[in-house]
Amino acid sequence: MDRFPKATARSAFIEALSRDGALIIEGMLDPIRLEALRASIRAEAALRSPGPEGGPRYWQTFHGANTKRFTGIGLLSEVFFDLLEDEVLAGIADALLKDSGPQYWMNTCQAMIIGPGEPAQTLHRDGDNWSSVMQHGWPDCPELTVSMILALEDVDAAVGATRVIPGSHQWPDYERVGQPDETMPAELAAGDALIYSGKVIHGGGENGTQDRWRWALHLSFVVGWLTPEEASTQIYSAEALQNRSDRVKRLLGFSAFNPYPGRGGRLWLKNFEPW
Ligand SMILES: O=C(O)CCC(=O)C(=O)O
Repeated sequence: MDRFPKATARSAFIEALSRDGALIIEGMLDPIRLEALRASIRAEAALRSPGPEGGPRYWQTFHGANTKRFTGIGLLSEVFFDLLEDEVLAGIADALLKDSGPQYWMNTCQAMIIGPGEPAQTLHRDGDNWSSVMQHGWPDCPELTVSMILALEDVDAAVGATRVIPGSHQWPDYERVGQPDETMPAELAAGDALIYSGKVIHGGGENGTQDRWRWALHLSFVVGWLTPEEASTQIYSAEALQNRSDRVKRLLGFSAFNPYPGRGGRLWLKNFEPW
């Protein structure tokens, strides 16, 4: 997995993502925004208990019994909106998701704070949310989703850095799930980000420490014709977003989706009209 400063040309990011399925951008978020975001996430995390509230055992394990997760980050921090507008991230999402038309949603933005003693997460592909689509034509199917893990504090392998299998986005056999010894940790300094294709196998790492938490934020995008993970329109209101940019409104579901203008097919309409 290559590492790049944020000022790198977009073509180098896309080349690395095509080759490895993942890359690291150093200095993704500047120190002032990082500090503000971290403070908001810390304050919210202090109110939260680890682990999902009930539900099937699989999800308890997948989300982590000693991991704190929460969404609605835009209710907590203005930096959320800065990330949605970030030109480097937008450039990568535009390039990866363009095969599916000019528009896409935010998939989810969630704090992923892995607690001491948490075992490694099940290895998976983020595109597995829509596996029936991804399997079709695998591995040459269109990219459905692209994700970022942003380090809010330094993240090393001991505290649960994301484990990635570079190249697994092109494995010919979709059923090959990958093994822990094929992974490598995406170690990040605070403010760095791991960017990865929805086709690449990865998972949260084991937090083998006694007393350190892994402070990270996940932000991902998904093509506009699939259902996102986070129900943004149930979290944000049209009133609260009225002064935001068209991009932010579209990402959060406050706009219709027109995959191929002029060729028919419109989604997310109000009374048969776009909005
Ligand atoms: O926590 C991480 O590093 C990765 C988490 C993840 O991939 C997920 O929950 O889908």
